[in-house]
Amino acid sequence: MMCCGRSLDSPCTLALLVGFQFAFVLYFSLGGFRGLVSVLVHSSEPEFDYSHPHDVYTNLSHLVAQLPHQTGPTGSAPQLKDCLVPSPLLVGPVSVRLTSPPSFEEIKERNPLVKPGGRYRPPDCEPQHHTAIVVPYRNRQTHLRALLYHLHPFLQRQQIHYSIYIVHQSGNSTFNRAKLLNVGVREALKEEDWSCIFLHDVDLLPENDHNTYSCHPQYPTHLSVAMDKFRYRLPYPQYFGGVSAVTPDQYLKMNGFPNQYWGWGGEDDDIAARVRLSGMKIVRPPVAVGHYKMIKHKGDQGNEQNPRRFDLLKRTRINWHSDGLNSLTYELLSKELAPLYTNLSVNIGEDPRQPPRKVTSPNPEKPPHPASKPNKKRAEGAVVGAVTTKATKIEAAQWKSPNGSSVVTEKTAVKQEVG
Ligand code: BGN
Repeated sequence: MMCCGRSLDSPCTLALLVGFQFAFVLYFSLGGFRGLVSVLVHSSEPEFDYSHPHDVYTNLSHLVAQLPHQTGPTGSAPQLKDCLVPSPLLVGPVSVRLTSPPSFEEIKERNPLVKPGGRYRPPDCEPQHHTAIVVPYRNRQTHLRALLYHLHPFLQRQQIHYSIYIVHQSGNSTFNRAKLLNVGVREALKEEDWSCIFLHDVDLLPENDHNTYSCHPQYPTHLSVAMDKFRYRLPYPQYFGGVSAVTPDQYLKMNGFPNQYWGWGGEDDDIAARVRLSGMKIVRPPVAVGHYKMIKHKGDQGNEQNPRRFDLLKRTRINWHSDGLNSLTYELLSKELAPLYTNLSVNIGEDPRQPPRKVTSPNPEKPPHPASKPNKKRAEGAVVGAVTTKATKIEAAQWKSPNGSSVVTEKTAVKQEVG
């Protein structure tokens, strides 16, 4: 019998060396530690082939062709069967076009069943989800067209009842994403008893329609868990930015979002902290489903990094009760039912830290709508086929939660006239 370890050229030592070498090669060909784990521990993650994505308009043409009659023989609306969950129209990965999105007119043509205001209901079944998509916005028309081109067919394949709200920050003060989200939630809930509200960045395009735009009944959801910008991984465990969703009750429980974050960064971390502080947790779809592509862009003028974000975040624990939904003030300048979305133009006030400044158009593209500035003349010149409402008076208003559980007082401009 041969003995091992005496000298380097003994056959046993050589066999050991070859064995180690083989194990080493195997380890790296399986993708290192992660690969080994996924081979040894069977993963429950669904698998999708992102190398062969479907066209984002797949499975929709038959809806227009087979539209049921709007009224039954007796003149009453026909009783529709519940939409199936998950929707049979889903295809999984869809191809995302990041450059030169079509014009608003072309997008409208591709989405004939979308009603003014960007509203949609499946024509052939009773939807199980009722979702408002709220998008904070300023000077990103190309991104907006890309989002609408992808999101409308994506949501229609999910067979949900939805509406898209673009919340346009008027004026030149620093951008305030979280406050615009507060405004969007408030205005959306005035229109409809939405069961779910999506907080959606304008530059994020979903890549897999199994990522359903509906809410978890108990906990806030973070949807954009795998963005190309972060190499399809979560950048850190508490990340809540990009695309997330809350029910009206969850939103009330966390006192909405902070109003004090002017400029880039930190507001999403504050929202994540509110989720925890109000006794909830964040839920997420599997990484294989939550794929998003981000439209690349240079830094935004008017949305520079917020130097106060570190200090503000330290105080979330103290501030979340007093800063949020219950302290929200704004002026609704106009509400316009554009063919593909509801355009809310709002004055949310000025960044208290920033002296007023003049901004010469930071973006060569035109703003999406004549009402993009708090300027009466512009607001009156509405886009063809759109319905405009104009704010005319500031008044104190009362807001009740959709389930009547709590009443919050606000000061906001909400007197509207149809224009
Ligand atoms: C984080 C930002 C988030 C942003 C993500 C991803 C802050 C606060 C620092 C204490 N948070 O760093 O707002 O969404 O990066 O870009 O800056």
